[in-house]
Amino acid sequence: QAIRENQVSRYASQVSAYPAVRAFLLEMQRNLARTHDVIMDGRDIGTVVLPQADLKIFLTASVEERARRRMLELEERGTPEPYAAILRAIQERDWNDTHRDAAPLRQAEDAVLLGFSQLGSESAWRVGSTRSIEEAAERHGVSLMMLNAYQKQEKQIDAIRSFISYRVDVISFAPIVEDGWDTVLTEAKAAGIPVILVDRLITTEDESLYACFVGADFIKEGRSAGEFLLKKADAMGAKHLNIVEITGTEDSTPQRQRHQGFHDTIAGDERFTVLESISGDFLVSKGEECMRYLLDKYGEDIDVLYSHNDGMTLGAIDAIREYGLSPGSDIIIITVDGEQAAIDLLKAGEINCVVECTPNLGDSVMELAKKLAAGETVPKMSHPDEDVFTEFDDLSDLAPRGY
Ligand code: GYE
Repeated sequence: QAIRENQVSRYASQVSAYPAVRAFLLEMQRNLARTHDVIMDGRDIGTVVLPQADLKIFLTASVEERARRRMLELEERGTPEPYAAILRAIQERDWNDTHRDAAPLRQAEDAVLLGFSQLGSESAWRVGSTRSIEEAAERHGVSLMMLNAYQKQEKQIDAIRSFISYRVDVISFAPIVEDGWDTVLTEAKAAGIPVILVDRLITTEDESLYACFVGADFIKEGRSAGEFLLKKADAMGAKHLNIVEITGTEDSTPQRQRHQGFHDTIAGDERFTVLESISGDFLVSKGEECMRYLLDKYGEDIDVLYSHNDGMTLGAIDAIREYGLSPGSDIIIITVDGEQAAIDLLKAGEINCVVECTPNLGDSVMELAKKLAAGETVPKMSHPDEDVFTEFDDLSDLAPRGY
């Protein structure tokens, strides 16, 4: 009942002009439909909220007729309002709603609405990345509509379709895997909305489907991991080292390229044997599970762990300790990301090398979005500067990592 009150309908379109509110409600409404059979009514249900609805009914009437019905409804409820006031309120609401598609916030002429599909919350890195995007949007005065895809490509595709329906100025997303984006990106292109790939790449025949990419050079990261191992093996005077590799999400750019960069670097060096390479999906829990499996199978034959992210490394370290071995000395540990917890373990001698991968891409994304919205051209690829931290370095001055 309360939701039908006049005050609520009067403020509905004002409140829903905020991208964050709409993104939140969108998720809530979709979740309802995911878990229940629903009948939903509202102005953007068939186009934006549930475009795949089994049945869509489009009903409309003249402003005067709607004002008349509304007046009767309010009278019946014992809260009458004059016809003229009701008519004016409905007209205002129509105006707001129809104009918000192009400019959903009352904001400066050059304001930018950015739709961002985050792939999930699988790691501390990802949480840092989400924060970086949110904070940078604030700083740059960009209106951000962010949707979390909870590790599902279909949800990212849905999110991109919503951004197209909302007619955002720029779409950005962190593609969970590389393949399968052509159809939805062709739709974005047809709608004239430029796309920024953030953090991960896609594979496509048609490079014009995205305007640019901003993210790490993962081949270089893999190479840095390999170079550390060469240096470490030299320092130890090692004759032979057995390596296990725990990789990230299969078919994602960091998984493919961190693997390739590492293997290219150590290839042909007879001191190294790769025992096995398995995917831990960038998750702490799977990292632990994978390491347990590897220890069961190869036991003390394992000399080196190369893990594609710190989260999986933390899980793996638990498994190594539980097995009765010392991480960092019995098993050389090389990891990627550079989150605080990994740096702490590096300082404590339980990790040997941390290859930095920064989640702080927010400022670059906002700068690119503003340029694209203004019709300017931008560089196709940009990589942040990244470091490598190892047991051979003095880390006493290292600033807190922030993720
Ligand atoms: O290394 C990992 C995260 O795509 C670079 O994804 C990112 C990776 C990062 O889950 O921790």
